[in-house]
Amino acid sequence: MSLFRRLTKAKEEGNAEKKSVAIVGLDGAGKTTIVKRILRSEFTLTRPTFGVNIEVYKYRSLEFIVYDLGGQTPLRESLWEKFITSADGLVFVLDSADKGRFELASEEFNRALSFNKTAPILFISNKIDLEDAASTDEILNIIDFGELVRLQRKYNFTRCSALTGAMLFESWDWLTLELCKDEDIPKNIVKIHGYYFFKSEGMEVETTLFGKPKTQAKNVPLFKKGRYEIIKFIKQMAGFETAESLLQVDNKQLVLIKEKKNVIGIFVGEMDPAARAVQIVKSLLDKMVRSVNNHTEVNIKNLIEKHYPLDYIKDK
Ligand SMILES: Nc1nc2c(ncn2[C@@H]2O[C@H](COP(=O)(O)OP(=O)(O)OP(=O)(O)O)[C@@H](O)[C@H]2O)c(=O)[nH]1
Ligand SMILES: [Mg+2]
Repeated sequence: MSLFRRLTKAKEEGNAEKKSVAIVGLDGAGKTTIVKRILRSEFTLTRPTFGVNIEVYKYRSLEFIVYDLGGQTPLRESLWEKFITSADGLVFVLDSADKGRFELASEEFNRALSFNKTAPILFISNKIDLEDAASTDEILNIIDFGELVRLQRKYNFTRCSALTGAMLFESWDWLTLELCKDEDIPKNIVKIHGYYFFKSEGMEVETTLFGKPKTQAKNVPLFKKGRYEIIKFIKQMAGFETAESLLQVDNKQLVLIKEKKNVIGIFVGEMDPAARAVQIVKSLLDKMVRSVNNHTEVNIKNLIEKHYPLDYIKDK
């Protein structure tokens, strides 16, 4: 997986503690697409799930098993209860453009909640890239999050797109971090090994590898692969104003974000929290745009060194 892939697919490795996540929602909501996007870091074409897909990923010292359940009626009736009851985390996916079935989706969401009274809940309103996707208000009219507040349930509501990746990694990170809460593991620092700064039409502006010459030399082949991936991302996302991706490149994660005319990618450690990396890239993009507007000369390296002194691999 990404962040979750950083969430790299788990290696078969001893006694890591296991957490389980059940992902449910009506058929066609985009569950399998989301799981593939997060775990395989690319948009893949899927088929309806006739049962359950199982994926595994690792975060720090924890291993996650994701049960991606089919959403068609017979599967909702036969499979959901068993998997939801035993899940540590619950994800509900709504197709935000399928307004004709909002009522049914709401009923199924409530039924899913009735099977598990403690798991944190990530509610994903998917497909926001579609023109007729419902607004937050429209969704809040149908889904009663007030009830979750009354029950003191941990939940997160996100609008996202499995197609562009927008907001997907952050929300999945929220769930992972919720499930890691009681674990004594560092969550808020990443180690940036290098970055790429491209214009969204494909022009390379600036790229840098951090660290001592020896560390840099070791990362050069990876960095080349990353450059290939960023160019691929730029081509794939040409039609979108904003897009996000999280890729596994050998033993590193590459977080890519496009905002209008700029694309920034940063390389971070395999097990580092992607949400933090995403946050850094977004703030770099924001600062770049501001400095251009103010006609100030600034490069990404300076911005990282100034604003994220703990988050990059130092020379000494
Ligand atoms: N435009 C758009 N299409 C999406 C998005 N996410 C998924 N899709 C499409 O929606 C369709 C259904 O996606 P799946 O991931 O198979 O849906 P599912 O929820 O797993 O469905 P079941 O397995 O039948 O329960 C596919 O054609 C996907 O390509 C998105 O964010 N935007
Ligand atoms: Mg599916």
